[in-house]
Amino acid sequence: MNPISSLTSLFAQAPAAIENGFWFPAPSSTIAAEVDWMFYFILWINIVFFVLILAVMVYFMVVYRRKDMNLPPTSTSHNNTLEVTWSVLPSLLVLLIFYWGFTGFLDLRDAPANSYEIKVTAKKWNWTFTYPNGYADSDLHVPMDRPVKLIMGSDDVLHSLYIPAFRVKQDVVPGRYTSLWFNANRQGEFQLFCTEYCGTKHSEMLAKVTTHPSGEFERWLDQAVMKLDELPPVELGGLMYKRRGCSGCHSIDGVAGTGPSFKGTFGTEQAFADGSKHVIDENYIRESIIEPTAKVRAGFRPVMPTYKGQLRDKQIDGLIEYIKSLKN
Ligand code: HEC
Ligand SMILES: [Cu+2]
Repeated sequence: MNPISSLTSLFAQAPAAIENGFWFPAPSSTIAAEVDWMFYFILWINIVFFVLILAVMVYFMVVYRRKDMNLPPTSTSHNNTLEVTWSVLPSLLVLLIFYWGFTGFLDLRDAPANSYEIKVTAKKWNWTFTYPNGYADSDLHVPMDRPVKLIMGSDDVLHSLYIPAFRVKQDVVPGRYTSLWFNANRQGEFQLFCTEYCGTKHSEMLAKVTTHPSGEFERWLDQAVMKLDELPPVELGGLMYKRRGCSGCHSIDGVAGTGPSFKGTFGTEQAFADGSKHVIDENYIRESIIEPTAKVRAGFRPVMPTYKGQLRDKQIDGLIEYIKSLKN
């Protein structure tokens, strides 16, 4: 692959149907145009002044170079008009940029009162989006043409949520809530990134954002919940394993990762860090999910976050059935 095409494929994150720009993916929220306008305004000011100053510099170097080494030093003092001009003009430009930047920032910070609220939980290394009805997903689905507010918290370290197509980005901090809002106005699938280095798999901490036209979003949410409730326990468990981030630390192929592999462990006796031994049964799995530090497996660090209050009993039952089903 030639370097140019690999570079452009790097920028092409949204689906092909949407035209992406050179610097940004296609604007897909109501504030995107404003952000882009500001960006290009500053970019062009930089380009114009860079070229202008360099050109004048080179011109002066050539024209005013010292030709006669014996000339006495001149005593030029200064030029009021010139100095006032080059002080006042840039100051006005900077003030203008500050004004636009600050009012734009206030717009970005203040979510409209009627925003649709979605709770976001970041943990190493996945996202959980919880909807008002309790449904949780590892990808984000949002209604179009209405303000959506994300209320975000982290279970472990500092993360940052970034949706380039919407031009929004906000740190997600443990121990407090942060928020951001947007109004998506283009239908499609967009990429969501974690943009704060948060450990080994930071670069895999991704999610998809799907925008649904009004009316269809509610249908999607109803169906998502119904589908979950209808699943047989093993499948529900398998889905939770993928969607709720267990897969980031627990493999199902027998190879230990950050946590022990789930394969073939059910019913076996294992050694623990405090020297005790226990059989991996239903109660132990349940306890591990709700209070992971109660018993820590020998050879592993107690880094598993608790899922207390985040998984319903039915989902925990599903996970137990799923782990049981992974036989050697
Ligand atoms: C950040 C990594 C991480 C994530 C995410 C994680 N775990 Fe763990 N888990 C661990 C580690 C490390 C251990 C071993 C130490 C301990 O027992 O606390 C463990 C232990 C366990 C155990 C005990 C297993 C055994 O063989 O002793 C179970 C069961 C378990 N996790 C289930 C889950 C489930 C279910 C999820 C998802 C809902 C999950 N874990 C998410 C890291 C993680
Ligand atoms: Cu992160």
